[in-house]
Amino acid sequence: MNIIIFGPPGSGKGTQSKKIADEFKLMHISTGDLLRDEIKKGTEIGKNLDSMGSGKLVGDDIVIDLVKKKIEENPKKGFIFDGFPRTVKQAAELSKIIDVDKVIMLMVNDKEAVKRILKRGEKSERVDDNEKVAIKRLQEYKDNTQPLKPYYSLKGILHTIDGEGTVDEVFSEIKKLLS
Ligand code: B4P
Repeated sequence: MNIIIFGPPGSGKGTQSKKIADEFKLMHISTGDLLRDEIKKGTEIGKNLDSMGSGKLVGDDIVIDLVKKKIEENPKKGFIFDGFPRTVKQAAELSKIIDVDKVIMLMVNDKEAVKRILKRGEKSERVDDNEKVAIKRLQEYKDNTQPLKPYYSLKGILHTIDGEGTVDEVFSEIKKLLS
């Protein structure tokens, strides 16, 4: 089984993906984590990821290459893709290498999304967890990622989940959908 989860920043994608991976024995691929890892290791890719700190999306080709590599390293696995694809181009590339069974769109309103990001920002070391960058990330989501809604809806695999409940409430809805 291959699942995609997308939604605005702060919608709980990372939080729910970890639970989905555990419950359904899927491999969790978070492009946010992959990119932060490149920065931490100081790789050639990582040295060119300054745009992340300003809330902009990273270039499609970089992200697609990282995901392809992960899939190739784990050919027999089912995957939960967390925060990937984030553009229609990424979605089209993914469709060439893997069949996606279900796409979950997590819905939260802007106010709640920013509130959650600022709360995490009190403790995390993420340079993008502040109000100015959170607003930019939300705009990037609206401009580049929301078009995935009609893209996957036309394929008949889009499922919308309300992300505004507690972590357990949201997961319970996801479990019903995937079981
Ligand atoms: P991500 O790492 O994906 O960051 P995110 O959108 O904020 O999601 P995250 O998973 O971290 O947060 P979550 O909503 O779970 O991306 C970071 C950056 O990387 C992007 O801005 C972009 O620059 C780049 N990038 C990543 N993928 C890319 C791609 N495919 N193409 C181009 N660029 C890409 O949770 C947020 C907070 O809410 C947490 O603190 C959590 O504890 C809390 N929370 C979760 N569920 C909750 C609930 N139900 N109630 C209350 N709080 C909750």
